[in-house]
Amino acid sequence: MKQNIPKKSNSSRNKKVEALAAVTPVADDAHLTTNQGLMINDDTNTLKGGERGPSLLEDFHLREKITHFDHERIPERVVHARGAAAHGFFQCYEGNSKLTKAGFLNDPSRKTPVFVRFSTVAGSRGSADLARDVRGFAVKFYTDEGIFDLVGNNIPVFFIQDAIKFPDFVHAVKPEPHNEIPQAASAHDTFYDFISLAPESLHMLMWVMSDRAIPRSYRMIEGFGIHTFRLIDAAGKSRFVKFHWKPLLGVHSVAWDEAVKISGADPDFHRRDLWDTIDDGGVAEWEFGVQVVEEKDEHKFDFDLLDPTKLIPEEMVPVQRIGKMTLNRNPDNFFAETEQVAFHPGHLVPGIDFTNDPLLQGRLFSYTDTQLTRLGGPNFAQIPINRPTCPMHNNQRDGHMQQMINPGDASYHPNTVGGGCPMQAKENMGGFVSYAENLNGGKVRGKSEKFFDHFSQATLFFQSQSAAEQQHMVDALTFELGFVKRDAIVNRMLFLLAQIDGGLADKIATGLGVVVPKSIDGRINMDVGADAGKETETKPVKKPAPPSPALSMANTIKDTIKSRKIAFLAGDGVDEASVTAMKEALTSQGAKVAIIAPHGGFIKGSDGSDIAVDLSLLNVASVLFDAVYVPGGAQSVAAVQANAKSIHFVNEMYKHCKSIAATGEGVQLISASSINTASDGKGKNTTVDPALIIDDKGDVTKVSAKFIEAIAKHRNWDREKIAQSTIPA
Ligand code: HDE
Repeated sequence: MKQNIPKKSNSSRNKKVEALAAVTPVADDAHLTTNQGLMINDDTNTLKGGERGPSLLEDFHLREKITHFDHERIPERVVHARGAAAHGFFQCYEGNSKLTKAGFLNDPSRKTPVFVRFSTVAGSRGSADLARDVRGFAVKFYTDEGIFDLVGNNIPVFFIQDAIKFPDFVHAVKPEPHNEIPQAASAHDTFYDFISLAPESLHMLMWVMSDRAIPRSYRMIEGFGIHTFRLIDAAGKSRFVKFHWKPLLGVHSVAWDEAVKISGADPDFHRRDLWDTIDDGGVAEWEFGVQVVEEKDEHKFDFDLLDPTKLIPEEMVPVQRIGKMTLNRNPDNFFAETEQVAFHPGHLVPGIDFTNDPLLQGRLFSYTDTQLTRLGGPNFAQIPINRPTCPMHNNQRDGHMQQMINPGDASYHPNTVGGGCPMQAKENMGGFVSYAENLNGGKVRGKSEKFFDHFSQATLFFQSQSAAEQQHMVDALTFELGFVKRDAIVNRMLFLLAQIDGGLADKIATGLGVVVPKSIDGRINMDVGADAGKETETKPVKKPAPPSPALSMANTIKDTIKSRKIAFLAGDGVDEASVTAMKEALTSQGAKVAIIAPHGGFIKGSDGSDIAVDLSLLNVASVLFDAVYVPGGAQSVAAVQANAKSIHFVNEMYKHCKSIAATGEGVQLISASSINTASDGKGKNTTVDPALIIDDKGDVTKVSAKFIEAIAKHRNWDREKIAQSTIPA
């Protein structure tokens, strides 16, 4: 019996992690035993008083097995409960001693092992991956100087400025407490009640209502450390830094209608995507970037660097790419690794330090505290996935589930009984020394003046989006506010949205069938605590900031079809040569092809060959693919077309703005659908659709080149202008 055997890893440092995160070995001739090692002969029948008699209390095997089962669940994370993770490594491109003394950022030959957990925030562990939500992006670096956790999100700003508001914010976005509805959704009264009373949240709301909140894949999201941190060099000089992760595949999202359908067709869509990619031998890659601000420039911005609701536009301070992270190994056990991993923004290494961002400061307490409940006590750092790979010694002892057997009679410092060990590191040996920032000021519950501009960057974000992205935001907000039952909340939201962009608010109001209020009844001024008056001084945007192209996904990388999933709709009699040629063209560029047919097993090619079917039409949904190709072969097309799902499949592909190609008789399937084939550029229609490539002459080489180009562009959003009402998908 073979199981739980970890895959070989290329990196010796990864092996180090494997060794610590020890996979329980199962010998080839292993037998079942109790937890005490007693061999078990019968694991299927309870011990009974007679074959039809009652179960006996003395059946210790039954009791042990069921008792353990009864306690298998631990509390899920209060936020970020649903996640997926992978192992990998990080390597810097060159030394960065001018910026930081952190060892892992200075030695390009060093591969630092990482474990990365992606997550949604609001939903429970069993919720769907494609909920409109922020994505957590938490990286654990197992460096030679200790663990560094970069616990970030895929959005560069946060909803609130101060940690003390976090429980309120989370209570507002989570399902409402009286009926636990809605699951993993922000479209409800309590969320917008909070947002409309806390205008600092509007910038992040803009991001969450954009397509960033419905990613195509975890492999295609950006990551941000959000808070301003410090980098400290060997001379002790500090610089401010914002951390970034830039995906090598670009930043891509799905359409909202698609997200809704994916949630039904495959609630594990993101989790599966990451797992399958790595299982197939692929990788997920990001470049690590830093935006560095010299201490002397701390106050040169219109916003406060300590305010986590603000970003530094990349056009103002460019992102320097200093390294690359590669995820290449799936966890061996979801619970042991992905569920039990414990991140903490306070896990730092020498060369990196905090700032006084009041949101970050509150997090420093919370992440240990939460593990005490979630992981059952103070020894969670001893769980294999949480252990550092460098030596670790201290005098912490005992507690629930202590795993270490610490020998000796000295468990205190300083001591002579234990030869002084473990001893403090000498200054020249490294170790963590907090940056000696000057502190002054009286005790105060408040914040700096610059924290009160809640609108400029919300406007900057909205106005930096492409027309299609802006339309998606209008749709998202109209959709969400359409679920809010209390008119007063909708009015407050529209009033605030009008401060961001008048056109945005007007369009949403039109969609909702209401008007944007010119003033509101003052409720924003209420219920927001000590700084109520100040909080709602809605300072109009001074002058619109120039748009920041880096904020728009329209400007992301669009030159690769690597790992994209392409559906081929085929049946018996399919033109085998077209299938082979198109498949070769796509897979040579790294795409994945799936043959979808009216039945499973094999289909017969026109040349009599057997072509393996990957999925039957019954088992698929168009939303699980990036593009579709319909090859020729009269018999094949007739068979595919006879199944109504094929028409729905291509219609939906069109509606979601994906690339569609057809050659030979395959064109007939497109003609039978609701797609306006005139837009392929050959008809009289002047609107040419570059993502609709049909050629009844069957020239696969020409078609495949255009098809690849169109898939790399991700979507032809222009189609939305004409398609929405005409395609019955
Ligand atoms: Fe978290 N957050 N958070 N958070 N957070 C948790 O820690 C918390 C915040 C983030 O994959 C919890 O171990 C407070 C910002 C990620 O395991 C908890 C505040 C950012 C993850 C917690 C914040 C994050 C968490 C729940 C305001 C982006 C998932 C379980 C002061 C920079 C990590 C856990 C994983 C998880 C508290 C704000 C990111 C309760 C109090 C801002 C990615 O400790």
